Amino acid sequence: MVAIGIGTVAAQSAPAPAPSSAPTPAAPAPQAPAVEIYDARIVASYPHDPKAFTQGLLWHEGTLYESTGREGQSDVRQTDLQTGKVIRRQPIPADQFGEGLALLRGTLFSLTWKDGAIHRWRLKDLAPLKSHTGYPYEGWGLTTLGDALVASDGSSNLRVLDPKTLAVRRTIPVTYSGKPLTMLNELETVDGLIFANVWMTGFVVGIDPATGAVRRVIDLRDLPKPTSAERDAVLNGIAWDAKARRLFVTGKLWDRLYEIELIKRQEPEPVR
Ligand SMILES: [Ca+2]
Repeated sequence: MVAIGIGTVAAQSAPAPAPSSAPTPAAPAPQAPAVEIYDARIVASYPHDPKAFTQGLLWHEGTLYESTGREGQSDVRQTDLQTGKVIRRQPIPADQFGEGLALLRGTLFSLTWKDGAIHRWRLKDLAPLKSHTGYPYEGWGLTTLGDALVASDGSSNLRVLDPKTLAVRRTIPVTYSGKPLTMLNELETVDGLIFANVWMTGFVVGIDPATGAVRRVIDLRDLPKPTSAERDAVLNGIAWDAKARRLFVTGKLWDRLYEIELIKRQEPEPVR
């Protein structure tokens, strides 16, 4: 069993062998797809703004882009990896709570939590572009999948959004071992899987976008604790440098950002 913090969810395990006296079933029962468990090794550690309430994180051509939350403090920013310094930033309207961030064809998209607004920003200078209003769901995490956006809302559903109209093309019901997995937060598409922070836990899951099944669980509970003692200072923020195949993670109010290497656990034994 691997507990992902929202109740205890059964991890994959080999089916128990049938007793020899049992009749051989005519056909094998359908199996949930195997889940691979990964641990992480820190490859490099970088400074991260400890005031950044990180809601979205991505990598593009040599720098990080990040969106932050909380009313009156929310912004979209470009930051330098080595120093953690903000290169440029644009505030999100002060009455809104910023959420996830994604980049598609030179435009950054950022969600808001309960404000129904999805903002667009020009990549090269973060100039605000046309905002969309009336988005009917909570905004949590955001990433891209092919030519579309994918948004989470804290439930077990991911929504694939048309980037022009922001209409829902389809919904991906996310399951772990056959059961809905809720609290999906920051997102990042990595090698065809949608990685998601599971809110208030030290886990990232890798989701098959075709079926919604969790195929990977990444156990990040051993990352160093942030200096912030706030309850909300949780793991949240995944960025993938596809060219150099570097994976970055950080958290809300974390003073560090880590490049990590994933190491497959040979025996997916119980972790809790
Ligand atoms: Ca991300």
